[in-house]
Amino acid sequence: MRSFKKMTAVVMAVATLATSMVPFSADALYYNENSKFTYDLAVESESDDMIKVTFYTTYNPGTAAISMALKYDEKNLECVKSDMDIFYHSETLNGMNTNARNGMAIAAAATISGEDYFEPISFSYYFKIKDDDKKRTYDFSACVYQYISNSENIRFGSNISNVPVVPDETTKTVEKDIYTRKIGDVIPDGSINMSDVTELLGIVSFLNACTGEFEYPIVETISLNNMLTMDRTYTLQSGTTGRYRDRLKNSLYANNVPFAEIADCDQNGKIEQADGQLLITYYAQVAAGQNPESLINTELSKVVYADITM
Ligand SMILES: [Ca+2]
Ligand SMILES: [Ca+2]
Repeated sequence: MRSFKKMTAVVMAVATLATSMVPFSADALYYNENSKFTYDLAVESESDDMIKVTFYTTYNPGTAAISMALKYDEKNLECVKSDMDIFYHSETLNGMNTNARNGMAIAAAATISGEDYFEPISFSYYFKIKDDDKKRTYDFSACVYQYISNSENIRFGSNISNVPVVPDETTKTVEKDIYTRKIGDVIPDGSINMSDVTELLGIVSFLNACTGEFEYPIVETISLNNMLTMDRTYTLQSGTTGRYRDRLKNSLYANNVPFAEIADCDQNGKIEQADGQLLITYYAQVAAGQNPESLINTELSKVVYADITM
């Protein structure tokens, strides 16, 4: 009896990014060209009508305090919440808020110790789209207007009201689009075969060998997508380092959009050995002429507010 039915494809509107796969040149500080501090913006879809914009450092030479302003389109977007990475949050006195009238979101933080903080820093803002019917583009721009670095011996700025014009150091123009991949087609060629299995097992080994502190375990697709979005560096137990983007550029992307979810064959949010087992079982069943009931080989779509400026 052939009663196998394919599960329906899952359409997701989840966190994704919208950055170029090729590491882009990050912006340096407008107010002091001698500083090595660099940062960028990432734009992701939090849901179908919500955009998450993240300011993140691409190089932090050590900072005791920074304040950042993010300009947004207040006519079409409403800023509904904000957060910052938990490690930075725990080391600093900080505040984030928005002023709907001038379309400006502010994040300010200073280390409790007064000493420099050397880890990556990120702030995120969530914007609800007021009118979701129309296809629009949205512009975001950010600048660092206050900065104290002991290690660089650089300080500037004091108060946002003292900054006459906030320059547009970084601008992202984003547009909504839908990206689709097939679950389990890890090497994207439209078919499931042994190269997908070996690639997936390699990714599982790689993730299990990654060291360091993560906000969420690195095997979680949300965490891995974040690493790809922010172009983070990994360190393996062996001491080898590299960039997540370089390691995964041929597998976990749809165009330029990170798509770790397609390696999660059971869609439980994690990329694990069990997903490799499901994939090889599926491959063997199909090779034997069966039509297995599985999420594998079904399409997975993400609604993404993609960066169209790259
Ligand atoms: Ca394939
Ligand atoms: Ca899984």
